Amino acid sequence: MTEVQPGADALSWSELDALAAPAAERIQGPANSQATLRLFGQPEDSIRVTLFRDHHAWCPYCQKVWLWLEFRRIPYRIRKVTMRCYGPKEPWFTALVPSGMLPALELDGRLITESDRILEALERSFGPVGAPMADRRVRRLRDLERLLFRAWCIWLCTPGLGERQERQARDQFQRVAQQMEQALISGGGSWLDPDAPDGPIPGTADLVFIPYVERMNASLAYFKGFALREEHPAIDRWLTALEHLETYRGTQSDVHTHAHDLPPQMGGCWADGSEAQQRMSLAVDSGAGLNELERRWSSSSEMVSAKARALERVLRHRSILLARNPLGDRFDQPLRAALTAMVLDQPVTPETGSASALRYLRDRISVPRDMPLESARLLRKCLESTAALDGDQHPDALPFEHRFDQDPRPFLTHHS
Ligand SMILES: N[C@@H](CCC(=O)N[C@@H](CS)C(=O)NCC(=O)O)C(=O)O
Repeated sequence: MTEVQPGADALSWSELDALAAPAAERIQGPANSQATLRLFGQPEDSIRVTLFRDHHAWCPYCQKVWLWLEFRRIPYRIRKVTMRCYGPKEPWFTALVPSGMLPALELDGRLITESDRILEALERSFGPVGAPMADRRVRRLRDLERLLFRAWCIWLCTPGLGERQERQARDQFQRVAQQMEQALISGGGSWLDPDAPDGPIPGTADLVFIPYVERMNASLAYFKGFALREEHPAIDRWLTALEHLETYRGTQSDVHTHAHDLPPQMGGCWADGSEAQQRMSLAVDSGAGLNELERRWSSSSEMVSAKARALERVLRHRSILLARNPLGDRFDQPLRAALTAMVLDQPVTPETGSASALRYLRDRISVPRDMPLESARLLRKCLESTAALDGDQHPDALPFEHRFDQDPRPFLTHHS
């Protein structure tokens, strides 16, 4: 067998095209963040619902409603809106919702805001997912979710905590996390849903917890070196059960995305500087990821198709990715080099002086907006390993107070 030397040629765009996955079926296929219409086998003229959610799928309250519609299989349209942290709000949306707050939902022509009011209205029209919002047991769980949320905010978002205060905030968080574990254990099944803890899908009580537990898992690893899934095995089992469901995976984000989308949304997230924290944040930022702390389930067939999907997603936006990159057109060969390395599983040397540009893209892959978690993990790793062949130049760190670098507008005009 001939040994492939670093410096093997990068494939051409048309060669790469031939290796990419076909575009996924967005309207009738599994849950995905690119769709603007979801039908679940129903005719388009049966649609009664429009969901207004954010372009990047960063908004946790939008994810809650999104999950509900997907699990309940209600046909709906999606209109995407910009969050203030990454760009100016669309005037057509503020004309509809003057506060600009997301999510919003139109049901039979009536506009509803506030995610809990939205879920209640959806339940009235279509029936609940598992035990309903007003069920006494679901109410108790919803209160518990808010307690967990507050304990997390205090720990993550209070600047300047000393060592003792960090410990207290962590203990307080863990006390509430144990209550969630207790609720899961006493239900005796996979879910919090009190009516069907053993059912094939989660209930509303679960959907209410998903967005922030996902964000807690990510942010506490990155900013506090805290492994939620190891510390709280019942929560780990619950997340794992969710990760077996294609519907949840279609909405699921990853640690890298949340580590950098939360600070501007939360008004700051503060690192404790511990050895574990530094190790985990470095693993996340370098693109290596946190393996089983991020997702505890993946099949080998998923890994194979993940590369082809990553390739398809990059190719779709290829011209705008070049135009937006600090290297401009000179990013063409380095990008092909990284993609070739990913699909052929061999190193390909990028042109000199491209390390920083490759890492610029590595830092900006957003999950699930751009591609699923596994695809993003593989692509980030290849961007990093290709960059490392050129050198250790890094782009500026991602901004902390805003994410205007993620303004969606240029990508919308180049939509294919
Ligand atoms: N209580 C509201 C909270 C919604 C909320 O805080 N939305 C944030 C995004 S997570 C928002 O739209 N902020 C304005 C913006 O970021 O543009 C709900 O449950 O719907």
